[in-house]
Amino acid sequence: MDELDRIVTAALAEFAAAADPAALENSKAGYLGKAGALTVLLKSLGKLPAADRPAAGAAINEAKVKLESALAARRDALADAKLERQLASEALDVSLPGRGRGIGGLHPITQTLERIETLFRSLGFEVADGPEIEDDFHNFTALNTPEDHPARSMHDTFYVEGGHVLRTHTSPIQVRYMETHAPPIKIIAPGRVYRVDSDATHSPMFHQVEGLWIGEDVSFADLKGVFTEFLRNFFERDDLEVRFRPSFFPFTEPSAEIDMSFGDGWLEIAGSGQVHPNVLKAVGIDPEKYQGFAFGMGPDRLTMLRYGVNDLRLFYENDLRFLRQFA
Ligand code: 2NL
Repeated sequence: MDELDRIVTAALAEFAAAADPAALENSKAGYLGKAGALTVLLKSLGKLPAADRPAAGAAINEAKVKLESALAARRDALADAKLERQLASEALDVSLPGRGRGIGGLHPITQTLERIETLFRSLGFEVADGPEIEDDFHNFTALNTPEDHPARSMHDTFYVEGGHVLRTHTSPIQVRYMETHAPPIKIIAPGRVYRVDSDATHSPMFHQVEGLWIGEDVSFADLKGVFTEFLRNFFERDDLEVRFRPSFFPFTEPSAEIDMSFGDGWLEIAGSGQVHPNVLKAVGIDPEKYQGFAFGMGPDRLTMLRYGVNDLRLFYENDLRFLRQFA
């Protein structure tokens, strides 16, 4: 049966060489199909002498089984290869880092406020808070500010519905705190404040930090000590000089401007004084028993000084080219 061996060898070689399922099925037809080489051979059995037929038939069937199993193996191999290619081309690299959204940064004025809060906390002050829309009593009257004071004019103060105002300073935070807490009181009051004013050095919304220390014997000497300590820490300058210059505020008596040394001269940095007895009376604190100091300063200006910024409006334009420098 040389013929059978040749057919098997050729079939096995063709199956192995088939590059895809269609080529494989074509090759199969050439050997095992209706007119396939092996089928033709099987049909020609009748021409053999009867004695040779059983052996020849058995050999052909054996060859058929062999080819069918080779065919099945090649089908599996082609299917596996196709799956491998698909897995490789559709693979997701789950180890790729994500895109991230950036962590952002704190606004320079927020950084200053946090710095001020940390420094005053280290001196034993609590940080108090309150509403930005205030009533006339907490913003003006309780602070010994007369009905005809210019600060109350429509030119200086934003009035909203119902006779309310946008707070013009953070003093009302302290008024509310004194109404609800008994001395000793030792707080700072940071926050946004609003005034009708807008140019290179004034924004209609800006920030203030006020401070208040009320006790039985809190004196002007304590004010000098606390504020000098604060400024030297804030500007990180042990040799910084502080000067108190007589001034006037309706809510303090005596009152003083606080200046700090800056180059060859002085820079006005805060207002201050001993809390006026009328303010203590307005919140139900006995001015015969308690006294203390208050001060107010502008963190926006402190931020300009610390970083050398020359236009206040830069802080409120939200230009990322400016803000990123502080991130
Ligand atoms: C300034 C002046 C000042 C106060 C604020 C104050 C608050 C209460 C009672 C008394 Cl509740 N005084 N605050 C006192 C003196 C000055 O601020 O030039 N700020 C930028």
